[in-house]
Amino acid sequence: MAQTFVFIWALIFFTTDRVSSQNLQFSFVGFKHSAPNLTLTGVAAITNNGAIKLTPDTQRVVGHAFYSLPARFKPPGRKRDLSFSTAFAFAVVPEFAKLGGHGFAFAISPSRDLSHSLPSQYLGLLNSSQEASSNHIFAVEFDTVKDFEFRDINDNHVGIDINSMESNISVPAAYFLPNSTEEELSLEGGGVIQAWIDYDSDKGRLDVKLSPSSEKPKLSLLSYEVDLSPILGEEMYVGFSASTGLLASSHYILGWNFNMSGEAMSLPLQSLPRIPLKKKEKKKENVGLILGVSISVSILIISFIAALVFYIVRKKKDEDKIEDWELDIGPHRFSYQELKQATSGFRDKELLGFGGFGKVYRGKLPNSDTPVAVKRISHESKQGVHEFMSEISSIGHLRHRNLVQLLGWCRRHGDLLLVYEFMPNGSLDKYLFDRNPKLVLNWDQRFNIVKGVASGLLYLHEGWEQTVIHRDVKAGNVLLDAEMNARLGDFGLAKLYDRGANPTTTRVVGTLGYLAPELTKSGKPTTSADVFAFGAVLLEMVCGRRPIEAKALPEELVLVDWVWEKWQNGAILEVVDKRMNGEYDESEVVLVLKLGLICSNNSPEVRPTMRQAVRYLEKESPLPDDVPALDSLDSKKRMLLDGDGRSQNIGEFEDFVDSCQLSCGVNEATSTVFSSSSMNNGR
Ligand SMILES: *[C@@H]1O[C@H](CO)[C@@H](O)[C@H](O)[C@H]1NC(C)=O
Ligand SMILES: *[C@@H]1O[C@H](CO)[C@@H](O)[C@H](O)[C@H]1NC(C)=O
Ligand SMILES: *[C@@H]1O[C@H](CO)[C@@H](O)[C@H](O)[C@H]1NC(C)=O
Ligand SMILES: *[C@@H]1O[C@H](CO)[C@@H](O)[C@H](O)[C@H]1NC(C)=O
Ligand SMILES: *[C@@H]1O[C@H](CO)[C@@H](O)[C@H](O)[C@H]1NC(C)=O
Ligand SMILES: CC(=O)N[C@H]1CO[C@H](CO)[C@@H](O)[C@@H]1O
Repeated sequence: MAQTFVFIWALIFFTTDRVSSQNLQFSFVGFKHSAPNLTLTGVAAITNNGAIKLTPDTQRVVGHAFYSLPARFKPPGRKRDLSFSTAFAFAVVPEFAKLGGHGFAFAISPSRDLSHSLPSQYLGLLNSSQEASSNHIFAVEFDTVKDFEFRDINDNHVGIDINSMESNISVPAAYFLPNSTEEELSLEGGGVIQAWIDYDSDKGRLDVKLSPSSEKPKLSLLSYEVDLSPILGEEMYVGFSASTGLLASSHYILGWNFNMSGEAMSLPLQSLPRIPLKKKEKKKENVGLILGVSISVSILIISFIAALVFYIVRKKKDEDKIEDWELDIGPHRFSYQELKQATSGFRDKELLGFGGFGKVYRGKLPNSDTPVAVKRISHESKQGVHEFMSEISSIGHLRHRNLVQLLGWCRRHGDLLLVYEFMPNGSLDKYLFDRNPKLVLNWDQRFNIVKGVASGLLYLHEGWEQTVIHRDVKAGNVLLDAEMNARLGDFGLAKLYDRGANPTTTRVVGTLGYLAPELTKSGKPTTSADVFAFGAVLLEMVCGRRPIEAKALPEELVLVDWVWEKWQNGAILEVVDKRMNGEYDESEVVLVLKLGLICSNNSPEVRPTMRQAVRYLEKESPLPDDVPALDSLDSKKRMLLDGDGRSQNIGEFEDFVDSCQLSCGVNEATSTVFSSSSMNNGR
């Protein structure tokens, strides 16, 4: 392959005796041997063929690459800051087609040290406490996830960020053909894209252009009147930052020109390093190459033998391992081939959703038209899978009209495949939290769902010979069948996470906002902790919002605190979801809210059992008049916002926000079973 590294040059004027460059300019056509002139931090690295890989497609990492010398934007003797012009080529290769994250940014920063920054929506540039402070960061973001907190317009946009991750201006990614026709451009499509950013300090104007070619378009995608002089300090570093969250992409920079003396040259895309192919694709290419180049009899024979060996090895690989103890397990055992066929080979197209527990695919069982949902769980610990398998027999025996029925399972190496009934109306969270849901649930539907969740949970707790603790009760795990009845999903799966790779750490499984406070201390799951999470679901059913709403007013941030305050002030009906237009049964609404508050009490002794909760909801016995003081005021806020556990919990909060985005990102999915984010209690 052609060596694409050309050369780097920088004209450095030493205006004083300091090593900093006025009128900095440099050119990288590929980054081979450029290590001394670049400062890479986080997971960023230079690939063998000379591309900067800011991040691989692993979850929740950040990577930065800055030019090692600072640029002087305010040279002595000049009143104005200097203009700059840059062109760079990038490629974003998501882990799953169309499901990548979070994006990258061209950044100008007072420091090369961004070690305090966060991944996910912060793109490795800022942390949550720096937001809204004057931190002198300027960035042009190339963002591939729609984030609510920062009011992103979509999951494929270019934005200008000044001192904050909330863009001052943003537009969907696109480019202009020479005849001024605008064409859409997918940032995470995997193709090489060139970007040009030009700032003219005399005109106070910043222009951003994009194109999948070497040619600089005449028209700007973004043109923004702005005076950057308050932001650009005397010495600033220029470079790139990228991050991943629950969704992940590999972010590559393939070439970069920067110029403070004039317009940056465009990059010849054909001379840039090629993006390293994913492993799978590489293999294909090699096979194609061998066949294409040397078609001779001997090669044919060899390939025939190779194909035979490959076939046998593959056949063996696809075979599922059966152990004696697995044979007496209750639910139907599918073969791996059957499930592979049912999901069209686990194609991304069939992906309904995914999270910490694994991916969920839509499928159709062979010889039947029954649609199913196939959950594929990979687990790092063999022991964990082994222990969990014994659970399956019990889960398989659970049958209740308010549970999603497990139809069968399959095991292959570390992968566990669970086959569930398909729920045509998807998960409850979409109806409650989406801005434009398919349908606004009316009160009768809501009350019916509440009662369904309650009786499903009661069955888990008491209806079978052994108590089953759900451990991840939340709106996202309540699915709706064709008649809009509630069906609890994902029960029993938390067991799988009891034992992580490292047996000395205890893991708390669950989702922020639904986690009982005693759980974060003891880590021991109880039915009472399920009741706590059920309380959160009750409140969100009435209020139509999440337990923790990042965008809400500070006093409304934590749902349960807000409801409690309104209850005490005798204004409880103010919390009712406005979208119901006041059409509801007042006594039932108050019943559900009161029960929600009692279930949300910090002391497990105060919470009712599920049996009592069902009696209250069926109006078989009246709720006590008084609601015991929550004693939880601010506890969740504190957990989120201060204390020593700060960064960890902020990270957790962000995952929570992440998972919110996810449910919208794949909202064509009719049945999503999102899993919890698991939290390590750090001791
Ligand atoms: C780094 O930049 C300097 C000029 O500042 C140049 O002389 C040198 O060759 C560059 N280093 C590499 C490894 O390209
Ligand atoms: C945020 O970043 C600033 C400066 O980089 C640092 O001082 C602060 O400790 C960071 N905050 C958190 C919560 O990490
Ligand atoms: C836009 O940029 C200015 C600085 O020029 C900043 O003060 C302001 O907060 C930004 N607005 C938004 C909505 O981010
Ligand atoms: C511009 O060019 C493209 C292809 O080069 C063509 O498809 C499109 O119709 C043209 N648009 C106009 C307005 O001429
Ligand atoms: C910077 O601009 C000057 C003036 O237009 C030009 O001569 C030079 O080649 C440019 N350098 C780079 C690296 O683009
Ligand atoms: C609100 C909604 O989407 N309801 C659907 C639930 O599922 C049944 C069966 O697929 C549909 O007929 C409903 O329209």
